Amino acid sequence: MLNGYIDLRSDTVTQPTPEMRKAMYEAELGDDVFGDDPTVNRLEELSAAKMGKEAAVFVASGTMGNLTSLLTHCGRGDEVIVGSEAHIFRYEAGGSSALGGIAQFQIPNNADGTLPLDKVEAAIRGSDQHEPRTRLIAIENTHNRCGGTVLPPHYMREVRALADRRSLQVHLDGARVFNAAVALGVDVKELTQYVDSVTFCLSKGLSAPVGSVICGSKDFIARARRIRKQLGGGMRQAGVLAAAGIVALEKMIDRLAEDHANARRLAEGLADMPGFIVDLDRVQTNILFFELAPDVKVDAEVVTQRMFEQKVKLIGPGVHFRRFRAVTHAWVDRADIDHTLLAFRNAVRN
Ligand code: TLP
Repeated sequence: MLNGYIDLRSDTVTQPTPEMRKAMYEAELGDDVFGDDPTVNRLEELSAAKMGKEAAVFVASGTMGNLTSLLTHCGRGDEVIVGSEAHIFRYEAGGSSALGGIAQFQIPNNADGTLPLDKVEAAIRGSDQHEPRTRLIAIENTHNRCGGTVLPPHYMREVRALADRRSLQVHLDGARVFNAAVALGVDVKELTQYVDSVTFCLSKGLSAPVGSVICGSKDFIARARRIRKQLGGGMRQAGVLAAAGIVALEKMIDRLAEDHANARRLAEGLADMPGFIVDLDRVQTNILFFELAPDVKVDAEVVTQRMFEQKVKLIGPGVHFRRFRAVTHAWVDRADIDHTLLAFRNAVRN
């Protein structure tokens, strides 16, 4: 419950915990553009160690992390191979094309969030002067639009092998990569060992108020730092934010399993209820998608409104759609899920 509402719009709505607020208040600060902020430095070291990379750089958001990474990997006229459902392609305002002149070759994602590797291979350009130069493969784990699905380590390994064979780099949009690791029961390095760069978010399920971190080799991060500066992302006394990020990494990862259990409970409850269609196989972490069954005559916008009146916030799917997304997080507990199920039962009454 957050401000009297069960907010299932996103895990981005999470707020800093009391421990984070205390850490923010007490954070030792310096000017981070001079490399002087000890708290930012600690967050970056901790992040790099967790991801098994040489270095890290703190950025303002997941979008900025992906953009900075793409601009670091690719020059103007280079191409990134990306999924048709990828956040980078769908929801980042075309940033890498607008600001970096980077072309995006979209490959339709499989339902589980993977990219069909034969199609990836076929998309890699040759040396013909007519074509852009393929530089990078970008993958997403967990995969948001595919339902918070988990890309398993063996798939990541196959992507790496293909990239090595064709001299490409691999970037991971790991906004929720800790959700993937927790769902698999593996150390996150099992996943990140296969990529050259990863962006992960502190401000989603991990509950920090602001921030993401890019991790990679020393050389990559040095170049990314310059790009971050170009984008206006040099943040000075950013230790007030990094302090919350450190608590997020130290205290908030293991509890993601609770969010997964709550998403599962919600999905199973909806699957048992007349009026809803849910693919339970796709509910693997804290995100679930579901649809109104054809016999439900109530408009999806009306369902959203009726849920709001019962203190549950959802993103309205828009007039032409009947597909909803719900995201669980630290501010939604088991009792909230039970209330939400009751509210849904009322909301679809014709
Ligand atoms: N996703 C948000 C919205 O932008 C859709 C959400 O509510 O899920 N990568 C992935 C996989 C993401 O899901 C998001 C945020 C980002 C990157 C961008 O992160 P921010 O919002 O910090 O720029």
